[in-house]
Amino acid sequence: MKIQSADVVVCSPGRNYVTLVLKTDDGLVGVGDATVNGRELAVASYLQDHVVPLLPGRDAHAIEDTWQYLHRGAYWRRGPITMAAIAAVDVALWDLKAQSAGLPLFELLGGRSRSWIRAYGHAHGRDVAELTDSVHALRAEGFSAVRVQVGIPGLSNGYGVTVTSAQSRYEPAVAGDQPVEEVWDTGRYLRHLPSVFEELRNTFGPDLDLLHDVHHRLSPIEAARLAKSLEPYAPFWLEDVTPAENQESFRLVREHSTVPLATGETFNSVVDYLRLIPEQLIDYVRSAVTHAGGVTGLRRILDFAALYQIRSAIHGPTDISPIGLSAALHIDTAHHAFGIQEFMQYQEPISEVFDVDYTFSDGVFQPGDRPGVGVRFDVDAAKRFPYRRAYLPVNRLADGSVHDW
Ligand code: KDG
Ligand code: MG
Repeated sequence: MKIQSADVVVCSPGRNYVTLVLKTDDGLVGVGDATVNGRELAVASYLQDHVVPLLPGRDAHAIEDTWQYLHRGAYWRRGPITMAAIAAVDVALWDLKAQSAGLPLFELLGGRSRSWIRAYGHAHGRDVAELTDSVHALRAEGFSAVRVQVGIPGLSNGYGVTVTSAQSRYEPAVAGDQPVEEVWDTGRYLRHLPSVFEELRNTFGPDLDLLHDVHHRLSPIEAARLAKSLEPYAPFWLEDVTPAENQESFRLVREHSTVPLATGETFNSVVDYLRLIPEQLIDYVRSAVTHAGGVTGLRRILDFAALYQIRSAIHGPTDISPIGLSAALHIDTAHHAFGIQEFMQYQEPISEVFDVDYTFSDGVFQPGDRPGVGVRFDVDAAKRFPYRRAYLPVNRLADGSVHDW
């Protein structure tokens, strides 16, 4: 089975996605996701200008060799753009191999390890009353674990929270020529959050798993203070409590609290975890199939994490396309180190372009049984939704200085 053609498609059915379509000489079509939120055209160019010319004629079964060829062979290893491009090729090749075997991808990854995949949803509110309604709505959909993000009194906008009540779902990337600017105040946040968790625990009791994403905004000692203050409410985890470049900082948080810690959505290689995993400074690895070198790259991370009883929580926001999410679900089904899967829930018209076979109900996913990754990408439909420039927000403190978003 040889690769005959490779095409890169950028489309925007609700938000931007970069998709790689590989065709083989025996008529199979494999697809991969290469979306990097707010930098979509950079990865499209990396693929189109530097990777696509290398693919026709290659053995489509030689996944590991192609992965190493694009990784070691480029000399410039790692980085979000490179690894998203490699991920798209890798997932498309796994899709082709599984289709040629006539099996859903998880069967090639070791087969089924569990009966279902538990997912957490995104709840948000500009205040606690709105957040409580949002949690109730997710509970009604069957979620047993919810990520809770809330507006902070005195701040007009914030991470994970809609700006107006008219928006039913939060979507960070906003179409336009300039990024939206947000204002952040760490003191207000640290003072407000414990009362929010207290109220949620009083309303929903001990059984609902509550997750929270700090989104890289705290210093190590601020993160330790937050973890300590939320400990009485037993969060399932705190995510990205501090920027992860300084990995030693997680030790300081650990010294003050037993709240589980999750990180890794901005990582793109197992190398990024060389300290965090063996020193057991985290409890969940959050890398995405799309950003960490595909199925091949993510399995390296999960195999390493499993040695230390660290579990998976594969990144699943709307900026991972249904192809990236479906590939994650196949890994979740097969890998022993599964912890939980993120599901942010897409908005229409996405299903006009991506036809999926996985299902979600009662808070859990099932992978589909179509041979391959299980997502059909409609190239003609994609043309109806051209790329729209969009950026993630930029965050500033009150004095105007740029803060981590
Ligand atoms: O592109 C950035 C988003 O994927 C990110 O803000 C979502 O933090 C996120 C999460 O946990 O899903
Ligand atoms: Mg996050």
